[in-house]
Amino acid sequence: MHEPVPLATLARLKAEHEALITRPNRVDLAWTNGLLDRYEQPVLTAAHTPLAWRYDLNPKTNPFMMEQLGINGVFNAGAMLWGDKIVLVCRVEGYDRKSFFAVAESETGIDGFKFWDRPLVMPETDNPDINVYDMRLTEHEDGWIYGVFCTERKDPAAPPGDMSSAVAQAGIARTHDLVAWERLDDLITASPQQRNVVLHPEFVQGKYAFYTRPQDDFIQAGSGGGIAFGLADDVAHAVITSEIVIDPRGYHTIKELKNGAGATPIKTSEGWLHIAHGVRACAAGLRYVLYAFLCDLQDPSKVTYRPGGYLMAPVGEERVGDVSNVLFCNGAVVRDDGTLLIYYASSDTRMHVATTTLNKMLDYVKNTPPDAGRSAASVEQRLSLIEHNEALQQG
Ligand code: M1P
Repeated sequence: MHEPVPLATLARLKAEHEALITRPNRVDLAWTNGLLDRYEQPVLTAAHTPLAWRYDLNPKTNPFMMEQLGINGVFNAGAMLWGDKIVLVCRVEGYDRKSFFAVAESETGIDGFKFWDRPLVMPETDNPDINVYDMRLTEHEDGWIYGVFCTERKDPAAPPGDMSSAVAQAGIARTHDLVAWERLDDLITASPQQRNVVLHPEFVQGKYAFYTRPQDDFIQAGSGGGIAFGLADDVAHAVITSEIVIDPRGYHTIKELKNGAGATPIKTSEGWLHIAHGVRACAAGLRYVLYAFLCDLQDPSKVTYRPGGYLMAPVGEERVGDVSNVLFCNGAVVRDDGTLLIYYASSDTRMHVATTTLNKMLDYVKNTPPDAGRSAASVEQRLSLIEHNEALQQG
């Protein structure tokens, strides 16, 4: 039987990897809605991770040039400007189901993303994390870059034999260079579980402000009513005593089951722009879509505009992956010229970018009617649009 020569396999792997990470990305002209541009290719996939993270590259010790430590997906990335580049701190998940963080950078933010040489080494607390994921990056006015992420551990109250009950909480770490991280205490709130916690970039009433997502259970929000807001005196030992729901879940909406803050809020002339996710249940399982809302500049706990419906839902290959029918965003970047790059993951598998401008997003959040609440009221909204257009034709 013919067996491949390891050096030839290695050369092929290297050539394929180089071709992938230098592949240009173009606007997907087949998809348009006037607000967003989608792109033909994902910006990062498991195959973009360096070969040295997956293969023993020595033909002597890996004569078949087999992948030893496979990567299952690259998704749910925090994002920020990094000099004249854009960096993503990605959730990278191995075949072993453990996630870790890794930084990838690109000049265009659209293509050419390349991982830094090594994954990010996140220090642990006294209670080691079993799984960490979904980092939100916040450049805080206190001068630090914070990473707030989900830390998951086995539920100590799980009955014997229950190997899936978990407790999710918000881990907090800070850095100046994205390489050396100082781990702080996990966030303490009254909620038994937390996920999708985001640190606001500015002090509010002289305190650290967090968007939280209280939940009763690891999967179900339960009595957790939606995206909440709370203040902490000290970020190194952050404790929130009062969590106020500012963006509630709602019956028969895109966020009836749960929702969660996404990208770190973006400061605009008219308020803090949020790109969040909403989840509903259907016969096919859970469906995750992205939606937007705007908060008051002075009081970021006050929502000023709530456009109804979704901003983005999975299309085409985005619909399929490890956890299908999911779009998730925890990072977005604004360039000096007002271009907004929304980094979103599809189906817990790969990272994409969508682009627009801040002006367009503000127009969208201000002029999209809120969820009307019921079919008849929704028809009223549509009739008013149709009548507006009819008047245009008659005039
Ligand atoms: O699998 C979909 C998403 O599920 C969780 O999000 P949420 O807490 O809102 O349900 C997270 O685990 C997220 O990473 C994942 O993409």
